[in-house]
Amino acid sequence: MDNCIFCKIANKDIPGKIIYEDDVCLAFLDLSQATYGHTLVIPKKHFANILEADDETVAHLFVVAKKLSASIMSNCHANGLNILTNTDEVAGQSVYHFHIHILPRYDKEELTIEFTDHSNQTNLDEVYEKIMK
Ligand code: DGP
Repeated sequence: MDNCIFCKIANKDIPGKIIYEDDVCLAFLDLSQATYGHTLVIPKKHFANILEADDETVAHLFVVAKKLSASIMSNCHANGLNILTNTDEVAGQSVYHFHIHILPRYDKEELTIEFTDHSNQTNLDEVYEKIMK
């Protein structure tokens, strides 16, 4: 897609530190290393986000992300990792080409992905009814 920075990386129109590539996807280092070894896995075909992508592509990308995570963790001597995909602005998405973040983790303080405890404040029955309807 024109004007998509990740399409340009996929098409080799602009450089990226590509660490893996196959027919469907590629993985490259995030320009802004939120943690050491921060990597993005993207489909070569343009989809705005995970919900727009077809199931086969999503499945393939997550399998690749899993394999790369193991080698990144081992080679970078990470203690853990986060794998996530942001969908839409409210969730922090800034590039509207589906991508999976691999974030190797070294200590708890370097990055905040916080789940605040609301266990006494949310009516689970109501949430359940809404999701299941
Ligand atoms: P998100 O906020 O989830 O949409 O993540 C987008 C990521 O893409 C963000 O961590 C920075 C990274 N990024 C943006 N532009 C470029 C670029 O031109 N090259 C590389 N390698 N990464 C980029």
